[in-house]
Amino acid sequence: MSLLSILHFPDPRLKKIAAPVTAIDDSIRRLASDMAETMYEAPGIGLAATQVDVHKQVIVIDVSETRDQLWTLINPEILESEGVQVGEEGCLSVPGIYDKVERAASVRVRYLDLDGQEQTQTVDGLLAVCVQHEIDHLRGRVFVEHLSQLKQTRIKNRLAKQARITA
Ligand code: K2U
Ligand code: ZN
Repeated sequence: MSLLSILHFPDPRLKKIAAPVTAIDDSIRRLASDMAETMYEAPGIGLAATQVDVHKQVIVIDVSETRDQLWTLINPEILESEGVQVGEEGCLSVPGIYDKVERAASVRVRYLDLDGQEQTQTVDGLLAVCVQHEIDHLRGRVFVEHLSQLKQTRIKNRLAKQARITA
């Protein structure tokens, strides 16, 4: 198992579109395992392969308090979405930035599990937010892009200033 390094916004690699996984082999299972370890260590409640500079459609999620309910989704796609919810979001690729984002209240998601079996689940609440947040990453989209241009400019300037200070 290995910890993977997480790309930080506005790294252009975060805008790359992830390709579908064509074979769920040991390399994909190792990637998912390393992503989970990285997510738990961060700590976070989700992580997309895009964020660790692997442009394949793999996401891991665990929103449980006990941190023992890992959910791995391969080639996830949202079949249906319903309602609206607004929640505070952060992102491991945009450290220190939190803001409100509007998302669907519930989503029906189809995906492959690590055994290659097709699954379909309907989720709501924080799990629905996380699924949408992570699938955004696979589409090359970071949550700050849901915010106003003014907020995005301020965030980029703040992160650039932080990078200069820590360089
Ligand atoms: O994709 C990521 O960067 C992981 C996010 C996922 C996420 C953020 C907000 C709302 C739903 C999902 C991280 O887990 S950000 C850190 C975090 C940790 C606990 C609760 C909320 C955010
Ligand atoms: Zn994120």
